[in-house]
Amino acid sequence: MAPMNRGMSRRDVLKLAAAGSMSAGLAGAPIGISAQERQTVQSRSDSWPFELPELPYAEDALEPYIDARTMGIHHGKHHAGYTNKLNAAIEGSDLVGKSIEDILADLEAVPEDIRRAVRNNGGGYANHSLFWQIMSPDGGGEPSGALGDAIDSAFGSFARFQEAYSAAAGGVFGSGWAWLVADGGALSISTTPNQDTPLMQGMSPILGIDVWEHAYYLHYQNRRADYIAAFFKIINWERVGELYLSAA
Ligand code: MN3
Repeated sequence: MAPMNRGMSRRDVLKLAAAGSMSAGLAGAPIGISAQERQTVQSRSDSWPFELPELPYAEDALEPYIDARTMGIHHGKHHAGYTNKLNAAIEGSDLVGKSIEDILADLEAVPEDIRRAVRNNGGGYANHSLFWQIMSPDGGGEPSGALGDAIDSAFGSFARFQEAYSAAAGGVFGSGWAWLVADGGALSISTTPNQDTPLMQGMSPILGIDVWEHAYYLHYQNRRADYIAAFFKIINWERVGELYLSAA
């Protein structure tokens, strides 16, 4: 397999391009570079066929907070399933070549016969691709820098953010996600049902917790609140901070 930068979003790629003294055009495409260079940038973006990203750590790396068996099944079965079904739905359609962010931001443009499959499996693909990145065995603690300042500004303090976010995650009825969303520089907490994502409103999720039972039931059974508390021990705030800067 090609050594793609699976952990990178299209925005990250464009940011890298910008850092290399190229500027980003209004349409999101780098300008001032040759077609060949542009092709290189685009080929590093995330488009069909989407590939299951590798976990950035071992399956048991997040123990005792997330057990290895849950991680193995969650990544190797659930995320792989969303990825395969997304690819099957999109194959042969006009969506081939589009980034997952662009597809999800305009579901109305997705042909009706595959819209539900793309919404559910594309959301599942994108959500889990983010989820693995924003956890780390070296995580936990509190964010610093611009993100830390923005959280203090939006929520009053980190403790109050944690309280509000935990309440939102605990309050999701049935399967879904709780998010910290950046809309430009502004932060807010939201929840979505199923595999829906703030990307569908054109906003950038920078932190998300999966509260589907498959994410925690083997270890925590019905104790979702314990799972949410454990999640805070492994949040990769460095990565979330990078995503915040990319979205701002
Ligand atoms: Mn899941």
